[in-house]
Amino acid sequence: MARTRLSNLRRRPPEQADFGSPVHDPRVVARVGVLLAAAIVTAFVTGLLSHLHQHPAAWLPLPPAPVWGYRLSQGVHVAAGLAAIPLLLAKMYAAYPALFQRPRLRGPLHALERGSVAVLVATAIFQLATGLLNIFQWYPWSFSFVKVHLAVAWVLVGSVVVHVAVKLPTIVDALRDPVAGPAEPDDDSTTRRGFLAGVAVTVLGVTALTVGQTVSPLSGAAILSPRRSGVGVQGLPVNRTASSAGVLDRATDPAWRLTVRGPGGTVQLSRAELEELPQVAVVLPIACVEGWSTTATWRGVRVADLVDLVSERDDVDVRFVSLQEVGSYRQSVLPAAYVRHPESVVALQLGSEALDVDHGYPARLVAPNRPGVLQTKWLDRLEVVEA
Ligand SMILES: Nc1nc2c(c(=O)[nH]1)N[C@H]1C(S)=C(S)[C@@H](COP(=O)(O)O)O[C@H]1N2
Ligand SMILES: [Mo]
Repeated sequence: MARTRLSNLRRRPPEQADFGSPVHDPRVVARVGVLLAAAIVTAFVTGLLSHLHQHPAAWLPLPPAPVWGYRLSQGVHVAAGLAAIPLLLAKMYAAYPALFQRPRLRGPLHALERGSVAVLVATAIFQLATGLLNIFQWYPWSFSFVKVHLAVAWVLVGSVVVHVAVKLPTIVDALRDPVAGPAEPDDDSTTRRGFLAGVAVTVLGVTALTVGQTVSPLSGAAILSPRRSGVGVQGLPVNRTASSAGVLDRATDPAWRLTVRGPGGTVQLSRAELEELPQVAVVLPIACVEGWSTTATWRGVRVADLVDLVSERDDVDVRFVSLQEVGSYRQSVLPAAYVRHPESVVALQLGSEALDVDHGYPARLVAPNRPGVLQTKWLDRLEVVEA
C-alpha cells in the first residue's frame, strides 16, 4: 500500500499528493473525526460533572441521588478518554498529509484552521497523556493535575469547536460521500473499509478491556486496568494503605475515640460505643477518580444520628477529618443534603467483617453519589461547619 513516491521525496519537500495510501482521504478523516469529537465531548461533559462532585459549587449543588451518579460520570469519563486515544492516532494518521498542503497558507480563515489544528492536537495529546498517567496513579509533574486538566479541557473543546466550524462544509460533503465510490479501484475501497473497521475494533477492544474495572461481569477482561473490582483486601481495591498514609499505629490504638464536635458540645465515642448506637447497612460504591469502582455493603452509624448529638440544626455541613496528618485526602466536607441522607454512614464494617485497616478502620465515611477521594478513611473527628 506504500505508494509514496520516494524518488520525488528525495528531490523536493513532499506534497500532499505524494502520500498515496487510500486511507489519507477526507471521507476517512471525517468519519474518524466524528467519533473522536463524540469521545472528546463525552469526556468533557462527564469530566465537568465529576469535577462538580469533587469541588461542589454553591451555585449548582448536586443532590445525593442517584447514589451511583458519580460512579457513572467518572466511569464514562475514563472510558471516553481511553477510547479517544486510538481515535486520535487514527485521525492523525489519516490526515497528516494535509500538513504538506501547498500553498502553506491561503488566507486568514485557512490560517485560523491550521492554528486550531495545532492547538487541538497538542491539547488532546496532553489531556489523554495526563489522564492516562492519572489512571495509573503516577503524577510525574509538579502542577496540580485537576486544575491543569480542567483548564486545558476548555482549550481543547474550544479548538474542536473552531476546527469543526471551519471545516463544516468539507465534513458534510465527506460524510455524504460513500467510503467506497463506484468509480474507484476495489483495492482502495477495501483498504479504507478495512482501516475504519480496524479503528472500530480497536476502540471497542480498549473499552472492553477497561470497563471491567467498574462493570463486574467484565472484570476478568480488565487486563489494562491497574485496579479491578473484587481484587483487594475484603474484595475491594485499596487506594492508599494505612501504613503509606502513616496512620497504622493511631488507627489500631485501643485508646482511639471518634470525636464529634458541634455547637451543642463535643462527644467522644469508642468503637464499642459506636457499635451500641443504632446500626444501618447500606450498599454503596467506592468510585475512584481513576475510573475503577466497586459496590460493597457497609455497616455503621448514620451520620445524621451522630450530628444530632451535637447540633439541633438539620442544615449544617460536616467536616470529616482523618488521623492522617498530611495528604490532600485527609479531610472532606459533607454538604448538608448528604449529612441528612439516610445512606450517609460512618462505616465500622465492610460486608460482615470489621473494616480492614486499609479500608479505614476504625471508622470511615461512606456516602452516596460521592467521589472516592471524599470517602474519608481513618476518621479522627467530625466537625459541624456552621454556615
Ligand atoms: N484519609 C484518607 N482517606 C481516603 C484516602 C486517603 O488517601 N486518605 N483516599 C481516598 C480515595 S482516593 C479513594 S478512591 C478511597 C478508596 O477507598 P478504599 O481504599 O477503601 O477502596 O478512599 C479515600 N479515602
Ligand atoms: Mo480515589
